[in-house]
Amino acid sequence: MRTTSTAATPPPTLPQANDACWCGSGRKYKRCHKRSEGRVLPGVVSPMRPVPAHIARPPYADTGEVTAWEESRIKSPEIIEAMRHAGKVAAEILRLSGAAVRPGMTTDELDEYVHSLYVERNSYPSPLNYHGYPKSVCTSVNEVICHGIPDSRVLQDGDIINLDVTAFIGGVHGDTNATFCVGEVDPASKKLIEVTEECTWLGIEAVVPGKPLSDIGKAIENHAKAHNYGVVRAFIGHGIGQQFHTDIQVYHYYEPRASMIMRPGMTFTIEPMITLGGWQHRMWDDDWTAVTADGKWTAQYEHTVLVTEDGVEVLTGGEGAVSPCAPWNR
Ligand code: EYF
Ligand code: CO
Ligand code: CO
Repeated sequence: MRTTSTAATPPPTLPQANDACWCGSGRKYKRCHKRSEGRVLPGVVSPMRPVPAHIARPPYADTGEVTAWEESRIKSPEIIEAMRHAGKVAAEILRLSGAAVRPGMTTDELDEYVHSLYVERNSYPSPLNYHGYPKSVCTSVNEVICHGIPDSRVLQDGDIINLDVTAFIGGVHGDTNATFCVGEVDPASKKLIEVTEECTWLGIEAVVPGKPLSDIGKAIENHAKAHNYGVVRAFIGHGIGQQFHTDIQVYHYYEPRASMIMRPGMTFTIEPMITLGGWQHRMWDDDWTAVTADGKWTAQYEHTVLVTEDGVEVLTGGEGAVSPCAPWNR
């Protein structure tokens, strides 16, 4: 369990980097509080929310233990139909969750709302108890790259927040995320969010049957580099279906070894994490929360896609999805 920070409040005028820290530790400011000022700090995590018994649960829901089984990479028409529905449900939950984001609310309050949206739609929140993850949605704020745990932290005017929603319904998962502004956000962060969504759609447009998966990362990396942004390397897109994660690996940078050929019927996510700085990450002590090593802010978008006979179908797309850059909104 994490606890709220007990740090003293910094003074209105901060010291120079080499001066003594304001907290009285006797250490230089740059080696003491300068490192954490302005950064997201862990808050208190509330107990797991229950899911009513009438909602069908994935195998890990009760134990938190994930046991992988062999699942065909090429989905049957019945599974594809079920995934279209799960994708639509996830997309709708994401859109409504994003619309609820306000300065002054906690990420735990957001989790409570998102949890109720899953339950109203008779879907199970896939993140809940997945490998023991304690909440129904990931809330990743500012320099948090992914897997941020909803807690007692209050959203500040000017923050950016990624909400990652995955719904389990009809025996399959639909996984999607987007980055939202909290109140008024500075132009550089807005641009980051916009370019990250463009990267995601360029990755989606690189989904072509007969081509290697590496084409996706190439398209994403080229666009990010053109804007001088970093592409996080530690977290990748994944196969998805009856299991939340299957063995297909989708790199968001050019990885020549990603030579698997895209075939009609394959389903996977594309979920690039783009930064205003470097690609390197660090983990918080909770071992869930990934942050940028340099503290620079980061944004992400995600869609679940199906490789078709002649291109791609975005299972978490369509009119109800949050997607200013999507073909149907251009
Ligand atoms: C074991 C988790 C496990 N993992 C992946 C578990 O694909 C995802 N988002 O697009 C995704 C979402 C979640 C997830 C939510 C919880 N987990 C997280 C971090 C570490 C870890 O180690
Ligand atoms: Co996701
Ligand atoms: Co995912």
